[in-house]
Amino acid sequence: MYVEANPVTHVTVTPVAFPDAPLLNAAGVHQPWALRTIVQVHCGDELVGLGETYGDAPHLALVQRAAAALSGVDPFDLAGVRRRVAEAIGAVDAPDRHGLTGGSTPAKTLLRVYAPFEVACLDLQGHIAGRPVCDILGGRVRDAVPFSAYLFYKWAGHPGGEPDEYGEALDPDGIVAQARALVDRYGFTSIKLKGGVFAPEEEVEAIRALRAAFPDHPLRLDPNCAWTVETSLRVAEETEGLLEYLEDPTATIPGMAAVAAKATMPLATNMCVVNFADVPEAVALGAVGVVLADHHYWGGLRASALMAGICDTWGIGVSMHSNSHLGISLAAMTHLGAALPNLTYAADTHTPWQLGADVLHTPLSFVDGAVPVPEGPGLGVRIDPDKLARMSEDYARIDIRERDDTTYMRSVQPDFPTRRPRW
Ligand code: GKR
Ligand code: MG
Repeated sequence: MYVEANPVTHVTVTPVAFPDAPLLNAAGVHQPWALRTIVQVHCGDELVGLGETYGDAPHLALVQRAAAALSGVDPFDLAGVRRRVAEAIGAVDAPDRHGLTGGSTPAKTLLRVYAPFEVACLDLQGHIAGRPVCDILGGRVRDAVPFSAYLFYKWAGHPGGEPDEYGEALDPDGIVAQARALVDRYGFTSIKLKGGVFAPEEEVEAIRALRAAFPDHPLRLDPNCAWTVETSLRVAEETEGLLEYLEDPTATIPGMAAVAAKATMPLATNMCVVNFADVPEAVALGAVGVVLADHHYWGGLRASALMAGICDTWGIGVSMHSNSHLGISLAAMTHLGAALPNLTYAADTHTPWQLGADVLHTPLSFVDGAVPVPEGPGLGVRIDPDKLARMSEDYARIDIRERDDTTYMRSVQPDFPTRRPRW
C-alpha cells in the first residue's frame, strides 16, 4: 500500500520568550529571558509537525524566509525541504553572539535553519505512518534517554530581582548544594559543571567537592575554551581519575589535540567539531574522544545520527549538547537518543533551568534522570495554544532580540573580560 502524499499547506513560525536564570559561563551570564522559535508545519487543518530552534533575530529572519518557501512540499521529501530552504536563504552566515557552539559558516547556517523543519517533517512522517520518530530514525535501542545534572555557577537572582528557587552558587559548597537539589528532584546519575567562570583552581576544587559528595556519579567539566593548552594540561593532571570527560578545555582542533596527547581522560567537544567538515582533521590529530551531538546545528536528527555513526567508526564516543530550550527540543533529543546505538554518555539538557516554562500541553518528565520516549506517533508531544500565545506575548513585550551574555554581564561588571583563553 502506498500512503498518499500530504503536501505542506503552510508553516507557522512563532518566536517566544521565557524567564531564564542568571547562569554564568565564559561568555558572561544568561539574560533574564531566553528566546526560542517554534515552528509548526501544517499539512491541511488536522496534521501538524513541530520543530524548535534558536530565537535570535538574524536566525529568526532566515527561518521565516525558509518557512515561506515550503508550501506544497511533501514532508517525506527531506531532500526537497532542504533544497527549498537553501534556495530561500542563499549563502548567508548568521553567527551567534555568545560563540559557545564554535565558529559559523554559511554551510552551518543552512543546517541551523533547516534543522527545525527537518524535525517537524519527521514529526509529520510519524503521524502519517502512526509510528514514533525514533522508529523512523531506525528503531529504538533504549526506552528512556539518560540526561545529566547540568550545574552552573550562578547568582541568586537577576540584579534587582527576587532569588530563584536554586539560589546562589559561587563556590564549591553552592555547587554541591545545587547538584543535590537537581539530583534529588530529577534523579540524575551523572553531573556536568559549566566552568570557565572562575580561576581553574577554584573549579577543580568544586569538582573535588562534587566527587566527595557524589562518589558514584560520573563528572564532567566544560569551560568553553577558557583555557590555554598549558592550563588545560594542568587541570587534566589535577582532575585525573575524577572526570569521565573534559569538555572543550581549549580552542581549535590542534589545541585540543595537544591536550589530548597527554590528558588521561577523553576530551569532549561541542565547539571544535561542529559540522562534518571538521571530522577529518579531528580524527587525523586524535583531538577528541567524544562529540556532543546537537541536532539544532548539525542539521537535524538524521544528520546527528549520521555523525554518531561516523564517530562509531572512528572509536569516538557520543554525548549530546544543549542550550536553553523547551519541550519540543527535549522530545526531539529524546527520540534521537533513543535511536542512537552509541549514545555512550548521558545527554545535556537545560530543562531544569526553565523552571517549568514550556509550550507543551504535557511537558515531558524525568524518571531516575532519564526521559522515557514519549508515547504515540511522531514526537509524541503537542503544543498548548494558550501557553504558546502567552510566551509569544512575552516575546513581543520584552526588548531582547538576541542572546548576548557578554553585554548583559558588562551591564553589571563593566570590566568583564571577553578574551578567550582567559586563563
Ligand atoms: O547555557 O551557558 C550556557 C552554556 O554554556 C551553553 O550555551 C553552551 O553552548 O551548554 C553549552 C556547552 O556545553 O558548551
Ligand atoms: Mg560544551
